[in-house]
Amino acid sequence: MEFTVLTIFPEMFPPFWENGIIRRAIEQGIISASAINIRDFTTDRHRTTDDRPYGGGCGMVMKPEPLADAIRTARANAPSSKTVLMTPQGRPFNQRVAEELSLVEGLIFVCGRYEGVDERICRHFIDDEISIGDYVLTGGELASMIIMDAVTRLRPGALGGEESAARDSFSENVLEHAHYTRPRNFEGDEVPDVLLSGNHREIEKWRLETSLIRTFLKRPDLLRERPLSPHEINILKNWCSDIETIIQTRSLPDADPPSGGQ
Ligand code: 4GX
Repeated sequence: MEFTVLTIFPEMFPPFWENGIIRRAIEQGIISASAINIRDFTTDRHRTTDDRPYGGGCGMVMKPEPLADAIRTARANAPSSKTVLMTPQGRPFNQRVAEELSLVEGLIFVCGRYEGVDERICRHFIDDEISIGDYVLTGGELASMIIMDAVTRLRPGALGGEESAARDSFSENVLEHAHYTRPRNFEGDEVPDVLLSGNHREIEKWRLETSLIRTFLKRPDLLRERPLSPHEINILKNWCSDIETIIQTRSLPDADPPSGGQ
């Protein structure tokens, strides 16, 4: 997949492309990435990319001509790409949109600065408008990086080895279970016994329980979008009855003793 970014700040991108999974994906040919400076498509002495808004008011608007020429150049280099404008008015970005975008051959990101881009660019040159959230950035550059990041890790081979994008938080509208690594006792806080039991059925059961319960507590909106299996409903019911026991006896019920293993 080919990423092309149109920006007046191309220097922001190499530091992002030169690290971690993104860097490895580029080295392996899973993605390629380049930035085009919109200023290179200006024709005036001052290389102007913005102008005052028709109708008056504060703030500046990105001029259409340099942007249009930058988009044409990007499309000539990557003809089957989709051109995406980063804007708070776009459709909200989430894992579903990331999965959808990960299927196209190329993405051209138009990163606006100032108050926005001339409406005729949106009308004639943009295939999709995406927002990364309901807050206002100073430009679309960071928003495009977030999309490149989330999309890259979905491309086959990008997460080497046993890592899998299929099992992440959100891919099934449920948050991930808690993770622990050594030491077993960290500043007095112990790793749950079940994880040291070696009983893989019990460990899977514990992980599903903690996933469901933390989704229920932290992000109930996600559970509403997800059908619960009878087994999962049972897990939540047992959790409710544990809480009732706590309320009635004013003490915690016994944890399941770890079976097998050490
Ligand atoms: N998710 N911004 C874009 C300038 C702008 C405004 C309108 C085109 C149309 C943002 C976001 C975001 C700030 C990037 C305004 N360009 N982008 N910029 N939230 O806040 O994506």
